[in-house]
Amino acid sequence: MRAKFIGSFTENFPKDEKKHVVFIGRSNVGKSSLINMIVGTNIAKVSKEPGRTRSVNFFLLEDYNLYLVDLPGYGFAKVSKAQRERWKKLIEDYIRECWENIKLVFLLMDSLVGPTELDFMAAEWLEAWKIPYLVVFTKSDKASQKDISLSLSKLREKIDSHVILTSSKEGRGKKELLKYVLS
Ligand SMILES: Nc1nc2c(ncn2[C@@H]2O[C@H](COP(=O)(O)OP(=O)(O)O)[C@@H](O)[C@H]2O)c(=O)[nH]1
Ligand SMILES: [Mg+2]
Repeated sequence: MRAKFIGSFTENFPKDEKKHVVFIGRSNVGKSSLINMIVGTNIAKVSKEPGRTRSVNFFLLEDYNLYLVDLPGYGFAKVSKAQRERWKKLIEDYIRECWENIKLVFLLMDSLVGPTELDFMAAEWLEAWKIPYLVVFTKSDKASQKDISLSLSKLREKIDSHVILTSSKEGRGKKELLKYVLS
């Protein structure tokens, strides 16, 4: 798939008619890896240390006229209150500026860890903004069938979104993700 890194933004996000497919989730949950799996090349930086992404990364899918948008991850314990406030403002600025362009948000959760309080908050937020979203479980290669069932039942206490099971390590779920990205 032809894809191009457009840039990292903290303001003045690209303003055009293209639709956005957005990736959000805890820091280290596997957002960049999933984008790489979808695109088929290592276009997004995968980091060893959590909490690296501090800006909103835009990738253009040239043949489909849409952006994949990688939002900075939340829930990284070692950040200061000021950094958390900056994160919140950045996400709010992005949503305020680009709301009309957002086609779909993938809300990523670790298959093994399951949904966290912050994930539920993110979901509530998306619902309040009336932004369509789907839950994606990542790193399924690290979780047993039993772990996955447990994570699913935790999720079902509050959210009844369809869940896409993925592993960027094994290439699992690529076809289904693409179906939603391109539909
Ligand atoms: N086992 C396994 N590890 C993964 C998978 N996806 C990502 N990782 C690892 O998780 C870490 C964080 O990945 P990254 O994509 O940078 O997460 P991000 O912070 O959400 O963008 C890296 O060490 C990845 O190699 C997966 O599907 N399986
Ligand atoms: Mg990342």
